[in-house]
Amino acid sequence: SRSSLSYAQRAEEHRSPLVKKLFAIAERKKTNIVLSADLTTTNELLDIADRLGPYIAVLKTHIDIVSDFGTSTIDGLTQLAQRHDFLLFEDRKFIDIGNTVQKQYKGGALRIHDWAHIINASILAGEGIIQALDQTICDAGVSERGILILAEMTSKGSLAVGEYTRASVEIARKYPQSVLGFVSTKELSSHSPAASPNEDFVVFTTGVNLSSKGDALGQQYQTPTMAMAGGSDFLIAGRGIYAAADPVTAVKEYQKAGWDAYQQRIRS
Ligand code: BMP
Repeated sequence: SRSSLSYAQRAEEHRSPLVKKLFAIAERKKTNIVLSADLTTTNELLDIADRLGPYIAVLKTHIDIVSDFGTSTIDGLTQLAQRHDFLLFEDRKFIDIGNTVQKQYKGGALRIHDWAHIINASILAGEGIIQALDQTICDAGVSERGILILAEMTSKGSLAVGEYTRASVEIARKYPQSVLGFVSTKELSSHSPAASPNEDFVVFTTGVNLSSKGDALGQQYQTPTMAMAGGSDFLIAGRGIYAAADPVTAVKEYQKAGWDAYQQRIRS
């Protein structure tokens, strides 16, 4: 099955240039860690991206929490992504009607399409949102842009379950040009009947922490080992890394835990 293949094997067979690049980065740097860099000033964000960049495959931002956001934020992130060989994922969680999300993605104050390789969206509003984002990506003719559908959430009482999650997979299948996969707690597509044999969605998993089970506001964590065993491909960790006493030591621990669990999976 897909989860017993290496990133290198999957890179070779994948049709998306962006996924090929993502898997190639993972192999080169021996990391499946996505740093959720939820820092609130440009200096703090760029500083953590520079120090932890060598150990991660992707840097995930919430760019709208950066209080002094500006051109230097985007230029800085773009330069660091090149220097340290990682991709940029803006965790914007688009959720509106198609016409609105096109404007939020392509222009606006944040210019997300200009700099973020990966974005995510929810299907609460129906298929039109994915159609709209797909159209923007295809029309721009830039190959290194892709969407993850937010098919589940890690917070307590999340309503993104069952039929909603199944519908996320069905919609993803209709937009192979732009939808790379999912943000979910586990691999989803093999549980669904219509899977075609060469389908290969990438699974990003949030709520990953080595030492905590959750927070006071409903967040729920699993460990890197649990997430990889569930078919995740990339592990998203925030406070477990950037809020540690020594973030560099912490990111190396997450990198090792994630990579060991990956190797175990492809060997079994
Ligand atoms: P932390 O590891 O510090 O709990 O951060 C988790 C990050 O992942 C946050 O940026 C949050 O917005 C995001 N996230 C999540 O925690 N659960 C989800 O279901 C989806 C998310 O994007």
